[in-house]
Amino acid sequence: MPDVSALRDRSVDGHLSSAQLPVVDIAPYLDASSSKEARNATSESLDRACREFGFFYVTGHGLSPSYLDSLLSLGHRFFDLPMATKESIHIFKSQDGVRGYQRIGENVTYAKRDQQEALDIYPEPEIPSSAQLEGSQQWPTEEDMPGFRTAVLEYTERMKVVGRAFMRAMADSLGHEDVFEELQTDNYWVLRVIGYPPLPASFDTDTGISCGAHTDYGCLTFLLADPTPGALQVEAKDGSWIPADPVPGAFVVNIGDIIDTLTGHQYKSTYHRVIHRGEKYRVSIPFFFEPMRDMVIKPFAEMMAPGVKVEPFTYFDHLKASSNSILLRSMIYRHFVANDQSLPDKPNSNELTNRG
Ligand SMILES: O=C(O)CCC(=O)C(=O)O
Repeated sequence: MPDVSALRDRSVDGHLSSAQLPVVDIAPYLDASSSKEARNATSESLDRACREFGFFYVTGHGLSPSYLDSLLSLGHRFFDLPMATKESIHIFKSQDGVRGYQRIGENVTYAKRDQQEALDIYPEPEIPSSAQLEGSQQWPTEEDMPGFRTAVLEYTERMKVVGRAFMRAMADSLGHEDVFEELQTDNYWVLRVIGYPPLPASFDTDTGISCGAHTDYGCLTFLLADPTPGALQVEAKDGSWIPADPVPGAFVVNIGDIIDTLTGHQYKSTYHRVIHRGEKYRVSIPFFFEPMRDMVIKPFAEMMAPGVKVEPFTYFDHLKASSNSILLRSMIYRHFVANDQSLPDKPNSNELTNRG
């Protein structure tokens, strides 16, 4: 699995630089009639963006700005619901303990509480059970959020198409067609709808920020965010933090640990964080494009540094390891409920990473 032992808490150090993230136009990989030259231009710009930053803006994805705005509006509407309604689908009530609503401070990154609330959505297995990541999804009711479930599921289908176009572009820049073909098969995904209240000026960033610095665990993350500037920041090679402000109609995309591992860290899964000090409530919707559950991830031998060996692992084992701490807290909550005790305000501030 990706080596997480070397990761350290970089939540609040660094400084801003004015450097700009690159832009990749994916349109030629979504248009069957595009020319080879056009596809080459895209795969070359993607290759540069993955090596230099691991973060870039994506245009030419075919999803209209008004469609994307409608999803963000749904996100705002969800977080405007009364707390009791949101808590009725709290993750600790879900069959497998990881799907549904998380209150502010319940998502933990490197032992610090993120100042965000969220709705966590995973694909549902055909026969849901209480096994890890095998539960049924908790959705807001149709009465509370008409059309929400349909809109979110339709969005995941559209994003799989875009994610697969990137896998074809990477196959053109890196070779390994068979592996990138497999990465377009029965893709798993995770979607979060995240709500960020502004951090008060007096907020002690040592106890957590809006989202602590982390890398993402999957293949590619497509971030849809409302127009709030100055929140998401990306770590550049020199350790400075680059703002990744939203560009209307474009996604902010980053490489996750799976692609980083396959390419021997030549395509980088880059640290990023959110420090939202703006005035308005911010909503973002990251879509995590993932391999199929049982795909064996084995680094490309010719891209590994000499002497470095990474044991093959399956994507789903990797995801399970990443979600262990959420599950642990769910079990602790269930213990309190089973024994008819009131729930503790702070479930369990453990040393593990929930996400990233
Ligand atoms: O909200 C954002 O801008 C980023 C969220 C993020 O990094 C994550 O959920 O992994």
